[in-house]
Amino acid sequence: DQRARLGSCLKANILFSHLSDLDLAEIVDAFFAVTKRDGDVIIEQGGEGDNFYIIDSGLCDIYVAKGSGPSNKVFTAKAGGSFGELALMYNCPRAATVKASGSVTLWALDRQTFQATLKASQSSKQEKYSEFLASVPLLESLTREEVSKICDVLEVKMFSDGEHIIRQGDAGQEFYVIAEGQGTVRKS
Ligand code: 1OR
Repeated sequence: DQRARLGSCLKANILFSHLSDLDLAEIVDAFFAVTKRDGDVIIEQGGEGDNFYIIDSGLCDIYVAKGSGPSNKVFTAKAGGSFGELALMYNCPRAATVKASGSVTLWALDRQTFQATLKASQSSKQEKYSEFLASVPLLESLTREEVSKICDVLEVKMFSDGEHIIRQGDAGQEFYVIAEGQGTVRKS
């Protein structure tokens, strides 16, 4: 039951969604369970990255401090959500503090396994998308490194003829680049 739940969380996560079922089954077994109590600090901003986490149950509050200023709550992650990928992907200090809000059960994946798993799938993503992204006029001023970071989080979405991609007045959650086909823009 837990395996199936974790497997579907991974499939829904853009970092893992393009892994084969076989690779997914293998990586599911590498996760270990961690439980935290209300107020426990799971990740501390500025610290070194050890694990990547997926929330099995409960809520986690994410706080970011800018410079030496106070830390502000920026986000609450819920079951199925994940955090702790940035420090592992880019070998940098933790970008935020994450605390348990109530009791929390997490699935943790150690740094080495996380990096080994993502490396293969990312390099195929880089091959597929970096040249294409470099040709997008809006992204022309970005460095190669910045374009490669976008490649890491790029996700393919398909729309059928006549389907709405964005509606006027919606809150903006995503930025789109057309890979194939065409769209019409209307403004009322
Ligand atoms: P990490 O390895 O740096 C902290 O450890 C984690 O908090 C981080 O990976 C992300 O997974 C997660 N800024 C930085 N880290 C965030 C943010 C965030 N949201 C979640 N994390 N935000 C920007 C705030 C200026 C919030 C965006 C909604």
